[in-house]
Amino acid sequence: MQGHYALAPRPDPVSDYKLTMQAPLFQDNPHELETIHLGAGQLRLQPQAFNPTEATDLMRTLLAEIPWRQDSLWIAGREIPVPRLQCWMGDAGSLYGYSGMRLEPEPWIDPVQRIRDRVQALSGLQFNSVLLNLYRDGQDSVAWHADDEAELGRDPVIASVSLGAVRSFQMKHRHDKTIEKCRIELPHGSLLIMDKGIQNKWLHQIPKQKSITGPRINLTFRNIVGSR
Ligand SMILES: O=C(O)CCC(=O)C(=O)O
Ligand SMILES: [Mn+2]
Repeated sequence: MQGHYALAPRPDPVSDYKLTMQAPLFQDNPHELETIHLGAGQLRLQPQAFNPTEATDLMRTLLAEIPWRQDSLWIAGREIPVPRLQCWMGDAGSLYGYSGMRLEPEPWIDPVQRIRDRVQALSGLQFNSVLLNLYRDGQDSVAWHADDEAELGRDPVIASVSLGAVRSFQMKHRHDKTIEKCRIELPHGSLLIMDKGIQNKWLHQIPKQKSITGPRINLTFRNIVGSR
């Protein structure tokens, strides 16, 4: 791929994650949403919600036009930079926060609105806000968590678009250690929907991966309930 950024090769296998999930995901039609059942919840994955040309154009545009911020967390009296850049964007009044951080929304910009339109058309759902993450390379990450903050309401649905380097999205059950972890390699231009029943039962993360040298942008569309 040409351009201002390099896409990294697919990551090395991580042996303790369930690799078998990948085979059916990448054999089926990449233009259709495929359902993956996880206990009482489900994921839906569309590997090519945006074709490679669209996805690359969007990646370049968002790298240049998003007001990326380096936020920090305070842990035990120490200021720790979040290991990625981020931007919270949404309808006026959609205040969001996690781990003690309060985020005021940036106003929507055109390319993000266009991505939202596609996500809404494909999912049949409406979203009033999005958290954009920029993983500059494989040293950036997000730790185990669930998107279960009160402002997202009970049992929220999250729709996640990936652009750029292919990173490993890992999931583990919150309580039942006998349930196998799973891992999905999220392709450039993909849409992953975490449907109802996921956030209250499962945690997810994007681990650091030293072999990844290129950037990845992830947009997680959310719905703030009772926004100001
Ligand atoms: O980058 C990803 O795919 C996940 C990001 C995420 O979990 C979050 O922003 O809450
Ligand atoms: Mn999350």
